[in-house]
Amino acid sequence: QQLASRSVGVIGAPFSGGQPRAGVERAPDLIRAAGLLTRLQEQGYAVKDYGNLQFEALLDGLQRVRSVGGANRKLSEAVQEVKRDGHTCVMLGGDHSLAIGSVHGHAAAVGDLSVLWVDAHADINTPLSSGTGNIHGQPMSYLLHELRDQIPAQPSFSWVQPCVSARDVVYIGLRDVDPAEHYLLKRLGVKVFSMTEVDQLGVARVMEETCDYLSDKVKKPIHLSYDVDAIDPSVTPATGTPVAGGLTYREGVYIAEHIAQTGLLSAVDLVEVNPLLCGEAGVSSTVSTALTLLLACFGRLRQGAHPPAYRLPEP
Ligand code: 5AB
Ligand code: MN
Ligand code: MN
Ligand code: MN
Repeated sequence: QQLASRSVGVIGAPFSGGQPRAGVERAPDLIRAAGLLTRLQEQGYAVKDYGNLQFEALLDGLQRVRSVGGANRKLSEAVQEVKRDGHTCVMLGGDHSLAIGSVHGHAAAVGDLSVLWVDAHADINTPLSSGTGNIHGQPMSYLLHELRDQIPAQPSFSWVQPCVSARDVVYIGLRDVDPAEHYLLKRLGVKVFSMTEVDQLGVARVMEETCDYLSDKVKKPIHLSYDVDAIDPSVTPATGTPVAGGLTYREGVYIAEHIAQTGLLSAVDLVEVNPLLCGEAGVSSTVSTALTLLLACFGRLRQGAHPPAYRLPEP
């Protein structure tokens, strides 16, 4: 088992083929430009930027859907390399179909995982239950052992092996769940903290219960898949499928702070930032929120911090 390390490996995955709106492929460079690498270094991490993966040019229709398998295969291999190099992996999406490759690669490198999925959506449609055909609404169905039989054979996905058990998944932030998805979550008994539970319990209790649940017996490495649309669209409007009534900025940051403190965080996805879907102010708010979430994942505390050797200037 490889647990959270003091080094971070960053992969940019400028891929948008899991959904129809162009723009989400620009997010990795925007999040880097906001200062991700230097800020992580200032927090005491060694940072290696693995650069952006190269994907085929933007595609349409069926071609777009067909491109998802190949893109995720590439990503899975990149994540395996980052994990084998001993880093905590940060995958900057791109759309959420990339969780297929990211979780797959993570599990291939470290074995059994817990998955914390923070999202307005459950992303557990099967290719057949999906009403939109968009694969960013389906990644969990490819990843779960229990849904193996629900995935039709597709040549470009033949490399994907389910690698996560429903017991090891927790969702936070759900508020837009399709009927088939709700059926599957209930049938598999998946642990879900929808926005109703966040309202009822408060985010502190939600995180306490999440961590108790995930580290019940063995402490598995945690894969955090953070869809920026989990946060309320008043804060993160630059995203393809915004849903009202989301996590506040503070709740979103608290989740990341709390998961950092487990010491088990082994890989993080930050996905679905799309700068082409709103004005400049909305893009800047979305990107800076994404950055803050990532920094919180790596130990940034709102109370501040100082190095152990800190000395006040002499008067
Ligand atoms: B996202 C919807 N359930 O399947 C579908 O942003 C939305 O990665 C999926 O969470 C949203 O298309 C995907 C209607
Ligand atoms: Mn979503
Ligand atoms: Mn999602
Ligand atoms: Mn979305």
